[in-house]
Amino acid sequence: MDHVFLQDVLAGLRLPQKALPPKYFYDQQGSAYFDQICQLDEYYPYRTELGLLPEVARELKHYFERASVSSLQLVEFGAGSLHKVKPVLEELSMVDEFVALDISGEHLKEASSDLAEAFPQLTIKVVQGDFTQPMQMELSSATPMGFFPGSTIGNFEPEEAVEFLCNAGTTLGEESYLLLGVDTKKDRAILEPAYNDSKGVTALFNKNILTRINRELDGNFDLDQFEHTAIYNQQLGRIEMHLRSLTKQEVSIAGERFQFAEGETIHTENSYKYHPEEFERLASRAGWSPESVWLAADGIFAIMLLRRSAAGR
Ligand code: AVJ
Repeated sequence: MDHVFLQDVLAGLRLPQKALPPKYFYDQQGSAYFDQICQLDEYYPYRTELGLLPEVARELKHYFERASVSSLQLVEFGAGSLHKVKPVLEELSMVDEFVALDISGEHLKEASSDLAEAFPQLTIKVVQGDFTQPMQMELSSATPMGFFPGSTIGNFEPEEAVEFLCNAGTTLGEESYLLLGVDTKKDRAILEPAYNDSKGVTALFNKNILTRINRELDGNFDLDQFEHTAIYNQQLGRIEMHLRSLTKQEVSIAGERFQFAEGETIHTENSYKYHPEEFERLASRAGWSPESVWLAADGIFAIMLLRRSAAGR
């Protein structure tokens, strides 16, 4: 039994508002569900960011040419399937080294050998570890540029996002850049369907965390007695996903029993949305200054280039 997983789950379910950390969504099945989410019509973030990246990368190339930066080391945080880095590498020819940082190494090794085939000139490194913490990374003579696509930063509380950005700065070093995807605040009529899709894939993704607890931590959740919910909390600027108990029930996990009232929820994920200027303020608190912002049509998604600056530190 994975004791860290167990302790996180027990601690979360002992809270007055029961909660589970969203990082546990991504076992093999959960990652497959997430890939399906990315193909849904309602889930605009994936395809919007992917569609914007070639243009961003072309402009980055000109930007770095003007700045006389001829060699870049691209460092992806939480690299999963490496879909997003490809359009960047295709355009940004001064990248000569790619470093993929991730917790789970397996999925990544396969994806990185595909990448090696597509980009034979590129030096590729896979570094396994908790990328939310400062990491020891060999910095080459190239200029480091972090890459954190997908608006994954939205899973952090805003204060944790500042901490993450500080740590990323420590990992990348003094003269560095960070390219990051940020989902923007918008009408709930667009936001909520993205997390409540008509095919029910997001519901399966959400409930998979219970399946995982049942299998790995000797739990006995009855999946039919919980329903998926996702609402936009406008005041806090975040999508909240929950699993709501349909009845009064008791669930046991590794021998510990938990009571659920009818209608009580487990809070499984936050996905924070930011106005671009709001995010810039957050980044500047972590020692990063905004260099450029690219907005997709109607401002539904933003990609930002940050530069590590002495001001604010
Ligand atoms: C991978 C965290 C960016 O918040 O949109 C998708 C996860 N959850 N559908 C997001 C997710 C439900 C996704 N991130």
